[in-house]
Amino acid sequence: MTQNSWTPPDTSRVGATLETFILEGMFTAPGASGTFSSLLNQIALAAKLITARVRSAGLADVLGLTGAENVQGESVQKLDVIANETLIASLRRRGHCAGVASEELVDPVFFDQARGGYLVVTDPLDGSSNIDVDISIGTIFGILRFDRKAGPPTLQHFLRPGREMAAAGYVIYGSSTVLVLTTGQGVHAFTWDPSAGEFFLSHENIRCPAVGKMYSINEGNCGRWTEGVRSWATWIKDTDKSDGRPYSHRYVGSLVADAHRTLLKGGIFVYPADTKSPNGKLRLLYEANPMAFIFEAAGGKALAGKQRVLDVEPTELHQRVPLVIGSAQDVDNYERIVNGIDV
Ligand code: FDP
Repeated sequence: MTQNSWTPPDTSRVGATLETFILEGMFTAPGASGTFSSLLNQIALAAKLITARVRSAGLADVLGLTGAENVQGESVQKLDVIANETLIASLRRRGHCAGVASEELVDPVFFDQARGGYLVVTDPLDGSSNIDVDISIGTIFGILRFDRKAGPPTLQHFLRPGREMAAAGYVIYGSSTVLVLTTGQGVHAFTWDPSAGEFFLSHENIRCPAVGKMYSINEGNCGRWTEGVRSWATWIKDTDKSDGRPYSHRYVGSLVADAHRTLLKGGIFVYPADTKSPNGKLRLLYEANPMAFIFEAAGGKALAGKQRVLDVEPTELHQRVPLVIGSAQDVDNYERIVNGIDV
């Protein structure tokens, strides 16, 4: 008999299924009860179902427009509707979610029979304009605690600053489907293995690099930017080997894809306020807040104009904000240059 020379890795959990990770309490949020795990499982279930629809979209006649417009005045894609319905149906099932605010719905939906515990904010299928051309799209979500003892949930319960979230995450439907999740303590990514039918932990304790090499912004909007944003966009393209400039430009135009790359490789993503979108384009509650929560938990930074995204006090469900997320040093440099301070 030969001696077994293999020793199991000690602390790494890479390879664990999402279910095991959740069951072992790895996502226990401060003050969370056991129902939290159940809620995460329901989100993972929705991610699996949406993955299946996205992967077969070209074959199953679900590409294209429905002919309707959503609350933002944008054309609604059939897959937008499917993702929205799938997520809401999944969240309703176990009774731990008392309501959902979605990009696709003017008002939140409330689940009267729910015992409560949590509220969910979501963009069920972000990057819709990329659906028909097979570019990565995603689901973004944030989870807020909700105490039913305080009465039934209302719109007001959703209008809380992002720092109060219990958890946030996104699912990217890219070359593989990856679910990124955090309760504010450690950001972890799980990759979907379709042959096994499981999400496996693939990136444990993601840290956004302190500085990157790529910047991401819709350069076509430069004529609408403020002088400050233009100065930064010029600076980042100038040559200075001492700090790695010029940066490379990458812009997918799908927030989940641009954010995922920035989280893993570092750099900066910017969607500023401009003359066309004076408040920015991206939505505070279900786009900016979850991304900011994830970036901060990974050591990065997130700004909405001059303030931290997570400190913005929401006044409307579908409120828009300017958004800057990325490596701490890259966001600091952006802030200084836009405000006229030398780097
Ligand atoms: P989309 O309109 O395709 O849904 O959420 C809005 C969003 O995509 C983001 O995913 C993306 O980052 C941004 O808009 C792209 O906007 P521009 O086309 O104006 O660059």
